Order: sequence, then structure tokens, then C-alpha cells
Amino acid sequence: MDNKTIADLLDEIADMLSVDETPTSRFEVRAYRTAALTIGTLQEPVEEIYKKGGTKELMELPGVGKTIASHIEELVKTGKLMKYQKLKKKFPIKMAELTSIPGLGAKRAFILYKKLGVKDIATLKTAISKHKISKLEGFGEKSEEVLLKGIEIQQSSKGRMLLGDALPIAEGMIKKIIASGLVKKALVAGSARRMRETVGDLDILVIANNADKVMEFFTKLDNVERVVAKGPTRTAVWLKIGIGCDLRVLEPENFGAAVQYFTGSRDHNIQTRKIAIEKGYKLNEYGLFNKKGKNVGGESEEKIYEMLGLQWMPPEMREARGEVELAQKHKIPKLVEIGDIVGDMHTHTKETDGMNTIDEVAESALKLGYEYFATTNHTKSLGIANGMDESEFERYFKKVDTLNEKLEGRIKILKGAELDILKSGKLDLSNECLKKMDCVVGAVHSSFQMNENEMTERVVRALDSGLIHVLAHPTGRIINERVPYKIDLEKVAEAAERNNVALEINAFPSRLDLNDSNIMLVSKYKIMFSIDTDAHNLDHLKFMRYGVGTARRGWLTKDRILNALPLMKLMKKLAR
Ligand code: DGT
Ligand code: CA
Ligand code: CA
Repeated sequence: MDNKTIADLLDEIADMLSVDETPTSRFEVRAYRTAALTIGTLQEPVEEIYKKGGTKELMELPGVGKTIASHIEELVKTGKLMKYQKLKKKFPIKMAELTSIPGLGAKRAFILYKKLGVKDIATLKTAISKHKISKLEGFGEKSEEVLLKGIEIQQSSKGRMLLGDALPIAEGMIKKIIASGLVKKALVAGSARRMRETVGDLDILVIANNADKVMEFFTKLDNVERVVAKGPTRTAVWLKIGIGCDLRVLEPENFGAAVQYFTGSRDHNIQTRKIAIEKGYKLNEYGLFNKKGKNVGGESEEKIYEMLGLQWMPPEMREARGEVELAQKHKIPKLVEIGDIVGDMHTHTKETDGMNTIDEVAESALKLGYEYFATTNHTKSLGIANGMDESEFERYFKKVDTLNEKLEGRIKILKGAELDILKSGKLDLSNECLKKMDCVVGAVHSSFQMNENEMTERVVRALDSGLIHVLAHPTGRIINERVPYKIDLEKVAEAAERNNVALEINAFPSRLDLNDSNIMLVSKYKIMFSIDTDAHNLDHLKFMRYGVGTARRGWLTKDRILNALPLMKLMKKLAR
């Protein structure tokens, strides 16, 4: 059973517990949520962890105690979980389906079930169309509008999976295919190679002598649920995580053409095909053919672009947003790379809603080869995350000072906070306290419903305090869950420029905020971007690559990235 399925199940248990009439402690609900977050974002399959080291090894995972570990054991062994099934009898509703609608939480879903018999999206739609919900206590007319909009978002995102869920699975499969010795080359093409934030299906390409054998091996991989279609050189399967995956077996002389074609995007391909025609060639997924029908460049993607007079373009740029014109002029920028990143400006610890101690985070950051990272716990207004007040920060920073001394400069921990920007635009900690910090990451966590003017003014006012270094997740969106709040990003970028504030590219797979098009919108301002993981446990520190992918999709170069600066330069930049 894969991580996502287990995490979703635990989350659903938390949902059901939170609305159950027999009192359960908030602590229990939180325990399930915490475990779901850990497992849902873990890059290694928990099933394998269990098989290697049993429940003991599972309990090493942050937020996984005895109960959850035994649940995982039960799931791996039997494919079922008694606790879940018992609760499910009480709540015969499609909780996951209903709560996947932005604006609908478990509690309200349950009320809708009790009062109106709403069980799933279909029955919810009926209830809305009959205006039954507006009459319910605590709902009101506007809630029908919000729910309808939510259903719309939910339906339009249907079937697209987060890159952070899909890519590790694809890479795991590629690893096994390569290890089988049956292929000469293998790679993931498609939207996953372009690092799009969500992926519709996975496209794997290989070179092999024996297509049958590879396809046979492929269909027997652990992740495969069933075979959807099988041809002489192509096999389509459905993966257990709930996404389709195609395998195409190619000859060496076609491989480059297939890589170019299946990497896409479609619109990029249309442009490159047109250029091929203008130059007297024909370009398709089999090769680059001259007038005589000879394949003159199909073996490598590089060769194809070269023959077309185009500089090679990073896959992240291939969205027909002007990259082909740049490639014609050989002006493709050198984009930021994961290796350029030397720190992380946004991380959490146990003191608030993180899972690990600062010592553990420091150790992991060291292993990643970082020069520095900022520890940025939540501030007091954010009660649900256990936000800290001034004196708690003071005490915490003493601990950080001691640890910094112990580390003897091998890595520098910057003292910071993820500071709530209050509704008024005021800051959640005293100026005096903030001035002592190295890195203040400002963030909006409340009153998302403000209109665009109000929200923009709120954030601009906060940036104008001169005390913020990084503006975290500037639009607040959660992919497939929460729409961005309304905000004028250009005005925010102006304020950021004026106050020397970096805008964040939050690398958390469900955030990726700013996204690629927002980055392009504001990169004309003289501002820097900070690519941060927002890590709540050690595994999350590895999310950096999704942020870098997003930065690359926004065409950013290394010199625009705050946490690509070496420590000395960074400290100068942060000095206020
Ligand atoms: P996805 O799967 O929706 O996340 O996005 P992609 O980009 O992976 O799209 P997919 O899997 O449908 O097809 C893979 C690539 O194949 C796509 O990026 C470009 C190429 N391709 C697919 N259909 C067409 C087409 O009709 N015309 C052209 N020129 N290329 C296509
Ligand atoms: Ca695809
Ligand atoms: Ca495909």
C-alpha cells in the first residue's frame, strides 16, 4: 500500500474523529493528522520501512507512535483497517470526495449529512440547487455560492496529481527498470520532466532490444495496479497511487525524437515543428526527416534542436512562452540549479508545529551541504500552530545561540520567525523583538476573504514596516484545495523592491507559491526570490527541488535567488 493511500486514510480518520459524537480528544485528532502529513510527504515507502524494521522502525518516523505504527502494520498485512471501517459505518458518506471541495471541511460535511442527507458531490449539488443549504443554521446564502465555486475547482483539477506525489514514484520505477538491465536508457518525459506543478499522467521512455521483456517487467512493478493497454512498443498502466503511466520502448535512432516530442509541451512542439517545416524538415515523435525521408537527427534531443538552429532549452521552459524565440537568438538564460542552493530560509521545529528539534534540523541541513538555514517558527496569533510570543522567542534563540557555538561555523542557523501579518497589516510581534532576528518571514494566515484592495494594502503595509526579509507563500493557494486570495502582486512586488524584501517560492509540493506565471509577472521588478521548503519535518527539506523547478519554470537565474547567496553576502543583504 502506497504512502498516499495510507495518508489519505489517516486523514479521513482524523476528519471522522473530529465530528464524532462520542468525545475524542483533540489530541487524538491531531495525532492522526500529524501522522498523515508525515507519511503523505515521506519520500520512502512506509511499507518498505515496515518490511525492513517492523513497527519499531515505523515509530522512528516523526509523529508516528505505537497506535499509528500498528495501524500501518494492519494495513500492510491485511489491506484493511478495523478502526477505519468502524468509523465508516457511522459516517456512510464520501468524506474524501466532499472534503476535497475547497471551502468544505469535515465538520460541515457531517452537518450536511445529518440535516440533508448529503453523501457525495452529486447529492450536494442537488441540495444546493434546491437552496436547502442557505436555510441551515450557520451556513447562509453565500455558502451556496462558495460551495458551487468549490465544486467547480474540484472538478477542474480532477485527475491531476501533485508533482511531489507523482515524480518520486516515477523515479523509483525508472531506477528499477534501469537496474533490470533490460534497457540502455530510461527517462520520465512529459509534464513531470517539465516540472509542472501537477501531472496528468506519467510518460516513461526507454531504449531496449527486447520490447516484450521490458514491458513484461514494467507491468509487474509493485506500483502497478492494472494494465490498461498493451501494444508492440507501448504499454499503458494504471498505478496504485491513482495515476496513469505510459511506457514506450524505442530504438536508439528514434529516442531523441521521442524525448523531444513527449517532453512537450504540446504548444512548444507545435512551434518547433513549424520551424522544422520552414527549414525543409519534418519533425515528429520518430525523428527529424529531410526531404528524402532520411532521419537526420532523431537519436538525440540536442541534435534535433541543433539542426533546427535552436539552442537547447531546459524542459521547464518549454511552454511556448517565448523560449523558442530566445533559442533562435541563442539567448536562453542559465537557469538556477538545485546545486546553487546553499540554504533554506523557512523551516519549523517542535517549538511550534514542526516535528523535529532544531538540532535535528541542523544536522539534516548540514547533510544537504547547506551553509545556513533560518529557523522560522510561527508567531503568537497562530494558535492552532502553537505560535510563540516574544519571551518564547527570546528563550528559543538562546538555545539557537548555544547550538550555533557548538556547530563552530560548519553551518549557520539564522534566527527568525514566520511572522503573522495581521488583518490590519500590523505585525504579530513587537518591533524590538523582530529587530533582533536575522530573517523575518512574513506571512498571511487569516482573513483570506478580504477584497483585493484590502489584502494588497495589508501586505504592503507590513512590508513597509521595513522589518520583513521574505514574504512567504505570497498568494496563499493550496493546489487542488484552496484558491489564492485576491492580491495585486505587482503592487506587492513594488513594495518588496522598495523595502528589499524577497518574495518566496514556497517549495512545498501542495503550495509552489509563487507559481511560474506569478514569478514571470513580478520578475521585472528588482527583487530577489527565496526558494524555501517550509519544512515541518526533516524529510520536507528535500522538497527544495520542486521550488527550484518552479523557479526555472519562471526563468529565474541564480543571481535572483536569495538562498543561492553565500553566507557573507546573504548577511549583508539581510542587514537592516
Ligand atoms: P499531462 O500529462 O497532462 O500532465 O501533460 P503532458 O505534457 O505530459 O501531456 P501528455 O501526457 O498528454 O503528452 C505528453 C507530450 O506529448 C506532450 O507534452 C506533448 C506531446 N503531445 C501529446 N499530444 C500532442 C499533440 O496533439 N500534438 C503535439 N504536437 N504534441 C503532443
Ligand atoms: Ca503526461
Ligand atoms: Ca501521456
